[in-house]
Amino acid sequence: MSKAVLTIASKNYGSWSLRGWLLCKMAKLDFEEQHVGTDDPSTRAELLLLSPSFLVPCLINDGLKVWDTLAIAEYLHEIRPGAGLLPADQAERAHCRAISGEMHSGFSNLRSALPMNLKAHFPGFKTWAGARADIERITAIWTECLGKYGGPYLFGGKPCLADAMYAPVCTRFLTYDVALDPLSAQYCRTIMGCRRCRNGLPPPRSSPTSWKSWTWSSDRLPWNFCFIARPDGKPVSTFPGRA
Ligand SMILES: N[C@@H](CCC(=O)N[C@@H](CS)C(=O)NCC(=O)O)C(=O)O
Repeated sequence: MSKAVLTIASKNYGSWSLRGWLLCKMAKLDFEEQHVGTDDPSTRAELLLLSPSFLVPCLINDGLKVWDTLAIAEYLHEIRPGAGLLPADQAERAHCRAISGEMHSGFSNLRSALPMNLKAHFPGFKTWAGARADIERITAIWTECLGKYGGPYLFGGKPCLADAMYAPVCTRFLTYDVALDPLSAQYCRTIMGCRRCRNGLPPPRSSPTSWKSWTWSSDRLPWNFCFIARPDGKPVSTFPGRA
């Protein structure tokens, strides 16, 4: 049986790519990443062969092609029911699907005003008023979940589909220096910070341009991930000053 392949685009800008990748990691799927640039016409033709929707992420596993992030999540949940992508309790599962669906189909003001850009940091960024309602709704969702299920993830002690769906929002809030209530800020730190950054003082911030390469890594269990690998190969948080 050949290894699963996840087709993704930019690791810096691709919020859907990040969600799909996190879901595969959470499901402990053994997969390879295939990277495509979605702007170039020749790679668009190639992408059409890989993903019927032209969009990424797209997962190929066991001869099956699945595209669209929520479809990938549901498929992974079916093949890895023990991975906990969805909560075990039916009411919690329904809640998880509802807020994941809300992210999937909504928050367009936030998406256009604050596009994901992991490498950037804009202290004091003025958030367009149109995006404020989205931010308020998202932090209300988080506050309800963290209060109801006890955190540190949205549905309790383990990350699930909902955390993958909102992870790129955490990166946006940090990139654009969005002021958050303490609970939401803590949730962003849980999602963004690697264990090393959270347990001690983060390494000093160096210029992002000095970072030659960057990666998504989930090898720091349980799931927290670092985005940046420095030239010396040691991962640090994208936002070390805030981790
Ligand atoms: N609803 C889709 C959205 C996927 C999406 O918009 N992906 C972006 C990149 S992260 C894309 O493939 N854009 C390609 C293009 O617009 O050509 C999903 O859930 O997967």
